[in-house]
Amino acid sequence: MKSGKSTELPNGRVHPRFAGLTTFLRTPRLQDVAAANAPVDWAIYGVPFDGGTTYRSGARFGPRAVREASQYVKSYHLEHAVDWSKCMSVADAGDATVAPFSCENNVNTVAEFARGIGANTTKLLAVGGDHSIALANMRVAFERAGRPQGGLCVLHFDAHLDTVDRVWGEAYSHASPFRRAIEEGIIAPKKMLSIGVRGPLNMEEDLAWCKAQGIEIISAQDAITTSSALEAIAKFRTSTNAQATYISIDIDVLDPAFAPGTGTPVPGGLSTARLFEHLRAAKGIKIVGADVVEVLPDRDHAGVTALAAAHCLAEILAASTA
Ligand SMILES: [Mn+2]
Repeated sequence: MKSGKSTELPNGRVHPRFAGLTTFLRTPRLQDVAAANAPVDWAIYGVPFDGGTTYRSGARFGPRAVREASQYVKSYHLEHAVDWSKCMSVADAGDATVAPFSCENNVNTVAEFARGIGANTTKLLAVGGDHSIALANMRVAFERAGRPQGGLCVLHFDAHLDTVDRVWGEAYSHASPFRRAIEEGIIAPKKMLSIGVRGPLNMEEDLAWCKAQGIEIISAQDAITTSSALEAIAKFRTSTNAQATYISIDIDVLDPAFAPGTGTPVPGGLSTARLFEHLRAAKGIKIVGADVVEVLPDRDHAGVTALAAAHCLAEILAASTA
């Protein structure tokens, strides 16, 4: 993306990173963006909602924790040799309006909020909140991408498949966002790559359903011990061939040693370094929207989970530069 715009970041050598108002990555509030940098290329917004959790709740406090942790995330990306703040306009759009008592209502409420952010060319980076909020962001990313035939391609990092039909009779929860998105036709399961999935699972059928849909799954074990995930991402980049792609990062893709602050932790996950390696391999993919979800600050230690999530935001922005 080369928009000719830039992001008005305070200089960390002039304005200390421990001072000032706390926004995602120290980006300006959307309403404060200078005319020359509007409409913004990316808007980051929080979704303080955890009514879709099936185990430990508390991810509603995720956006605040990620904002705080993101103060020390710098903008020059070493591996990509790019400063994302110098080649695109990014802003913090605040927190979405939420409907805390109803997961289904919340998806609609958040999507409506997201539709009002920036312009149609503004890409949306949602910070959860539990994974149910991804459905809202994917809906609007799909609309802004021009409703591509067959749906968005998806690069998904998660310990879980998140394609369960119903939990406790409910069709909307953090276990189901991709199931609903496939039904709505906004994502293309045959162009979906899920990395970091690990067991034990509830039942074999959960995995079988995904495979029948054509979702490619790279298990955490394979992603850690082999180069299969990197190869799959390279193949994904070629096969999607500049088609609109959505990136969804459930922070529980990381091992609980790296991300204890999450609601449904599963041992045997990726290290933070390994995840970043995968995200860097995504450069060149046409990223049209993304989310980073499932940070649960009350279970975090020393803020490591929120910090990892904050860095994921910067990785996504840097990967989306030209
Ligand atoms: Mn998930």
